[in-house]
Amino acid sequence: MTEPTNANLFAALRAAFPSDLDQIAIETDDDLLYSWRDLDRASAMIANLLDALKLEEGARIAVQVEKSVEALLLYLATLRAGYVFLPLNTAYRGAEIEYFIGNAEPEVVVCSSANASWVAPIATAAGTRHVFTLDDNRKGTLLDVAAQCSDRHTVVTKADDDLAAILYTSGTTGRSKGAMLTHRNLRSNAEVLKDYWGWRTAEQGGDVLVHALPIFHVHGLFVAIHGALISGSKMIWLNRFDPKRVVARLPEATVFMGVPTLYVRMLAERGLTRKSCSNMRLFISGSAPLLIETFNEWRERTGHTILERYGMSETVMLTSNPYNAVSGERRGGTVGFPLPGVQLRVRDDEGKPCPTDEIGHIEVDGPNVFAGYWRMPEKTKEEFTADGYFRTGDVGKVDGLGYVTIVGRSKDLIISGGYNVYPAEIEGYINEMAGVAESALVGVPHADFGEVGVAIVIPRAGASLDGEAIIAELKSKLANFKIPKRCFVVAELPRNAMGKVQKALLREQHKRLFEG
Ligand code: MLC
Ligand code: AMP
Repeated sequence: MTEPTNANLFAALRAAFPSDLDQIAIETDDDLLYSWRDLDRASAMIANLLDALKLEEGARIAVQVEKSVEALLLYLATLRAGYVFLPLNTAYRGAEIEYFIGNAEPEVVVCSSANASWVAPIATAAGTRHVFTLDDNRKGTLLDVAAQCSDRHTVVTKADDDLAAILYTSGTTGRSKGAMLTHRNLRSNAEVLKDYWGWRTAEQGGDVLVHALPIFHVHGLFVAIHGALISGSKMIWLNRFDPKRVVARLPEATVFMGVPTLYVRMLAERGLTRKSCSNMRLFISGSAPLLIETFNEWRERTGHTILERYGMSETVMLTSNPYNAVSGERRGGTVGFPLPGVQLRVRDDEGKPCPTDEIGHIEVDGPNVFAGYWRMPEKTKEEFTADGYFRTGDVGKVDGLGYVTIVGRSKDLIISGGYNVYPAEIEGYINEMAGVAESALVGVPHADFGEVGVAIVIPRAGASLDGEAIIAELKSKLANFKIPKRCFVVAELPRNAMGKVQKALLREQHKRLFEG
């Protein structure tokens, strides 16, 4: 009798480990070496720890820890043991964490020991049964307990539609929504990208990826890590992005992935030259629009053409510029072609198909499209068309050759340094402050972050407000990347005939704020 196939993503990743498990899988920037055997055994130990907790089927493991190889091992262990990984941005503060934990009801919460004094009470109040700590120096209660567990573990069998992870994305209205990603979503995307980007398998000598992104979002956690693991390739691991350190490691590397801000900062390094990039095979950019100036400057300086791709938390990767010249050139300003298996279409406001080159709403379908928002069936329904396509909220067009260009967003969203900031959330916090009548947050161009938020605030009659004080109050409540870089107090907001705030006018008014 043949064994039923295991749809668990970890099984696919594990199957791609090189046959010589003593080869180096990860080298940290402070010279720690982890072999493939280390990844296998350490993830088994943490998986055994989770098993011993006798968690419910589908239990969520919420994790807010600084980046480290051990944090990656916790992710792998969660997959391996068949639970649902819920990564949280390290910048989130009390109210944000309280919402995520209250909404997701994780049975296990893992936080840094520095944050345990405020995260643990939030978790306990929400009914979490187990709180562990994990720091970026290989210390913490999680590792203390795991050290006593066996290093052998049978990968739990999962079905395609079983959940592997929940990623929270903020909402244009109301609270954040947890995008539910299945083992099939993540596995199919990793397998497609392995071929599309020409990852070299272990037998072909493997690639070497410089990993410098955070590991709580799609880009760093899924696209980068899965790409390396599913091809048995080594990672050079940086816990924090430092342009000097990345440039210093490029001569030993073959692949790099970053959001546009990372490329902008690396271009400011004199050490970035054709010579330092001569071993490199591929530079990939995504999560935010890559300016054509950056694309061109990179090509001139390094001789490499950045490959831009497009994705979302709800869909993992959707489109990519070609890797192979035979499939076409990499076109700056475009996000390339829909990936194999992805159906992408552009529709007008009435839902009718847009002809070639015409701008409309981007809708997608495919094995990578998520299973819906956690405990929000109504919201999920709204975001899908009657024939099952997901409405991305991005506005774009497809040209005669099939290249997709994103020209804007129908969702009110600012992408700053690759992080999403939803104006409605920040405006909500400002509007609750004493003396505030109303507010508007708009995104304006910024050379480093691409786009940053600027707040325009209207005081109540008789109240006197100070922009700096508003920013200081926001800093005490919200993640740092959500804080507007400037705040103006003015008498009124521009409105259209319907009384709606004209954000386009505000953006126009402030678009040169960060020039020069
Ligand atoms: C930091 N700051 C930011 C910011 N990051 N402000 C706006 N936008 C950001 N992204 C602010 C801090 O609040 C602080 O302000 C100051 O900048 C310095 O903080 P820092 O922590 O020292 O910044 P730094 O470490 O340099 O971080 C910048 C960064 C980081 C670009 C390295 O933001 C980053 O890693 N971005 C990558 C995000 C990412 O991985 N996105 C993928 C999403 S997945 P002050 O006032 O306190 O000095 C996705 C899907 C897909 O979108 O398609 O991939
Ligand atoms: P997130 O919800 O954090 O996953 O962000 C997804 C959003 O990032 C998408 O809906 C797009 O608006 C944006 N995005 C991702 N990649 C690109 C890209 N290459 N160019 C422009 N926007 C992008």
